[in-house]
Amino acid sequence: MAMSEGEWNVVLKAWAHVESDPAGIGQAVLLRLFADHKETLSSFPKFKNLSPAELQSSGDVRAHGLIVVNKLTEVFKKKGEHANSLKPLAESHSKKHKIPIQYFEMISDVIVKVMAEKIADFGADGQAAVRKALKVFTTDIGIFYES
Ligand code: CUP
Repeated sequence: MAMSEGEWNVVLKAWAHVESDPAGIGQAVLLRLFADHKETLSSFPKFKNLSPAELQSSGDVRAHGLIVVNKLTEVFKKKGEHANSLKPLAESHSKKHKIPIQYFEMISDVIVKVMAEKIADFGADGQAAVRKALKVFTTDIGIFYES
């Protein structure tokens, strides 16, 4: 299931649009995740008691959205050589934040959805490549979750 060089390049080309507004897209992704998968909110002590309107205007949501996008930018640029960046991420998300691995699958779906809405030329091949990259990434995080 490894990604080819060509697939990584398709991902990075689409991702360049995300990098042009990392906080805005990160915020949109988290808001969509919390709206479509309400159970994910309970993993975030800072956010779980906020109303939908408060979530929309929360600087903390925007700040975490930026962290998520920046992390993905860092990892995608490694084109698969990402094991060293994933270990601390997997450990903090499993042990400290107690985020179930299924939530990574949910956020991956949401990322593709939000990108499809925001990027004009994000066609089937772009979507498939980003979906695959996020799947590789989530699978590799899962390895550290189990160990
Ligand atoms: O960094 C961080 O913070 C992370 C990032 C990522 C994304 C996607 C995939 C992979 C990685 N995170 Cu945080 C994550 C998550 C969250 O926040 C929520 C939910 C789920 C996941």
